[in-house]
Amino acid sequence: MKKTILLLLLLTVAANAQKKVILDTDPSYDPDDMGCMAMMHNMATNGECEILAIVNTMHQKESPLCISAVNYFYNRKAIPVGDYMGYPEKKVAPEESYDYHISRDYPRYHKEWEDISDAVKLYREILESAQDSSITIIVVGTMHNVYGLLKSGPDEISAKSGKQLMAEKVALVATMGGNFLDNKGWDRTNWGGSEHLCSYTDWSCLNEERNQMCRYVIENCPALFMASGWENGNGDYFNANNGNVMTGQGLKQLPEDHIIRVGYEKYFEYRRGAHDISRHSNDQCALHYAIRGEGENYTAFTNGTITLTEKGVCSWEDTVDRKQGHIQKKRKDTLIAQEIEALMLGDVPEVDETPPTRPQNIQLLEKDGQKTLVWEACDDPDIGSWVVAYNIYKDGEFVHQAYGTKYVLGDASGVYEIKAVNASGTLSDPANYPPE
Ligand SMILES: [Ca+2]
Ligand SMILES: [Ca+2]
Repeated sequence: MKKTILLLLLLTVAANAQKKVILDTDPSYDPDDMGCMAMMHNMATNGECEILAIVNTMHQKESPLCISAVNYFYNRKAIPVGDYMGYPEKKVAPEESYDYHISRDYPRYHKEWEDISDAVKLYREILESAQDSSITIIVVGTMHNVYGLLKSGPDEISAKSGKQLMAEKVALVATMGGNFLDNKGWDRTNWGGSEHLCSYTDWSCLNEERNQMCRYVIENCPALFMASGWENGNGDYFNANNGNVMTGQGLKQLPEDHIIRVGYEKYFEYRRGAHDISRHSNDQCALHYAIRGEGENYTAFTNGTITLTEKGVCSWEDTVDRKQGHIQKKRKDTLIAQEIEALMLGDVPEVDETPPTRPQNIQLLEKDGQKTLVWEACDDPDIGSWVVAYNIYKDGEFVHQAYGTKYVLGDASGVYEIKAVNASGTLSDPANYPPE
């Protein structure tokens, strides 16, 4: 009986091909970003998604290091981690933000902030080698990185602009932001907040830079852009206790040193105390929809236009289709919360020690005097495992880690070896160029 259920589960998973996701997040204060990472790792273990990269938009050095620690905890230490490089300076996290503690108390693969990738370059490299319409971007931080990607021009990574790469390779940008109650509302979120809310609460007061970047992304994103407004994780503009999807308390079932539980407890330790760690689930609703679709939980309103004003008022209308839309919850908050919280729990998978497939069909391309090695994408046959990078060696020495299936050579002499790297960091057998 159990075998039949397992088989059915696997068939269902195979029918909904694994989504290839990039999470764009800001783990620092609000723990729902930790909740998202937990959900995504558990959904990857179920075979629902492959995590190609996680990038940060928070201005603290500890935030991307916290991401690296979470990946390490879930035995997927090799997932690339990127950071927004456009801040004038990166700050050190204050003690009351959980990334301060997670980055100090847990092991990780990226030892220093300097080991973290430039998020825009990472996006460009992954998209350049991706299949058409294969990528889902989930933004539960601010729009800094996606803005940077859209603004990026051709470079050594790709001859295409960021906008072209997004048009070809990205199927969906799903984001937490805005407020679409009755199709119109004041933004109090990642999108920059609203001027109208400045007198109500400090943190949702208008942030002009975020608002400007977000408006640019909304106006220029060539891929389907779907928002999960404040009203999904929470109830309405002002009454945060009305219609909340509350999750987190279930993490108390996990071991005391579980990284996600500790993230939530550290957040509340500096606020109301760590005994009650339930929190509204704004970010999780966006991720839930991005990976699972509408299901029983959400209704998607698509084929319309989102407008965000410079004062932070947003609205949606269906008269002109600009490939934009938003979701609304259609089930009781408690039922959505149960499903989200179940996805935040789950066993940590073992390190996947069986290697991914070996790179095939390596070729040397030459164009305008530039030599580039290209090869076919590899995969890892195990459920819950996938390829995240390729290590390049020249004459036996490691020279580069690529996040796509190409490598630009400085000098084509010598013998090259390429090994695929799975999420756990296990290497494939090498493939050589020139072939043996
Ligand atoms: Ca967030
Ligand atoms: Ca494997």
